[in-house]
Amino acid sequence: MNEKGASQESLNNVDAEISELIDNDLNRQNTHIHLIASENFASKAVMEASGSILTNKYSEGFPGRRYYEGCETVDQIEQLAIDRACELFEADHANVQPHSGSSANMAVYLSTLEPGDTVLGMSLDQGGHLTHGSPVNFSGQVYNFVGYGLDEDTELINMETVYNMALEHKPKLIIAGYSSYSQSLDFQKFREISDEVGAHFMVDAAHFIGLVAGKVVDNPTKYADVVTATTHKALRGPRGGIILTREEFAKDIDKNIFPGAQGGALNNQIAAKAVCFKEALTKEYQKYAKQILNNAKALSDSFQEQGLRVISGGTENHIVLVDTRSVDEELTGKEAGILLNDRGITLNRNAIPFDPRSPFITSGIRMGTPAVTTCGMKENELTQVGYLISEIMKNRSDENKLNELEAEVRSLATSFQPYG
Ligand code: DSN
Repeated sequence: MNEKGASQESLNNVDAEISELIDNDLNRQNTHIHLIASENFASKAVMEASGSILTNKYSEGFPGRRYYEGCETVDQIEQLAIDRACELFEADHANVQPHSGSSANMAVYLSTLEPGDTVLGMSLDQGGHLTHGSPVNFSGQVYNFVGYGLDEDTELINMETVYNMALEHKPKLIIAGYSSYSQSLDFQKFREISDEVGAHFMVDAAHFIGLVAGKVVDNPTKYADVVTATTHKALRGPRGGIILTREEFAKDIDKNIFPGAQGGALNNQIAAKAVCFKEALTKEYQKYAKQILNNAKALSDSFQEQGLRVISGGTENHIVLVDTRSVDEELTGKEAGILLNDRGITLNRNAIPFDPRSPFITSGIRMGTPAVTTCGMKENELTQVGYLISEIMKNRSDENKLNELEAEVRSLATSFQPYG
């Protein structure tokens, strides 16, 4: 360490332990098949911006209205990010400062609600998100959330039920959005219901904003007052959040991000968001988004061919949910997730609708195709992945068979490496 200033030595020389652990994770990323629906692999350009000297700058406030001097450059960077986001999502206004999807959601609640107000959102145990009113999250502790779920027979959101619940509970805010639901959302109907009961309408698009950017799903900014999202899922940017609003809500949302929910902006992350928006504005990105959907369909079809039960009967987005009890009654999501990760396929256990098991054990596994699509996999590979997952779960007591299947998994993973 140089007493005159921060060391310019490489990480490997300064901290060999952390350097080695990062290498270990690079190895993990390059040798597994990655199916966690909320993960992806950022480009070198995105990571360069994220790891840049912009981490050094404080800039509370917004472009042109800062509480610190020396913000000339970060003002230009943030304005570029805002302009690109507005172009990409056809939005009136973008706030690119949220550190996460959770703080983006918090800013919307601060803007539209008083403590104790009623909100109608999707229940976590049916596919919603922690910040949509879970009792262990600030949202459920501060506000009165009521949750809609899926119809037990179709495993689809029933808009008639949403309508009736809105009439009964008279929410101030209605939320459409999910973290584990594989079907399209009827934004138009949500808008109509919100208007009828006098509620604001928010879409939490964290999971599918990348598909919106790629123009392969309907754009919620046409219907919602406010759209929140994250930039690190299918959108393939840095970790962080974003809020898109109509002009009339812009000032209020900005105020509730800073100083309402956060302090200083993360300028390195904002620069990386700008890069990812630029990447997403290309024709290549639109092809990528289309391929995500084709791959999810191929994966879902493959499971059904293997006799497994796909929740909601299939997929219309990037997510595929499988009922592990369709392998056999004993198999839990937890056991399946650990087993598959050991054999080179990374995904997560997930509660399925009306799951009799606890959220820590579950009867389901959730998969998504953004990451494998970034690695170049197409329909044929996803058909093979569906087969491999099914066979590993079915043959979990047969060590020899598992070893054979794992060899196939590793060979596929190393042929489609993110950072090979
Ligand atoms: N927890 C994230 C997911 O995996 O879907 C969403 O925030």
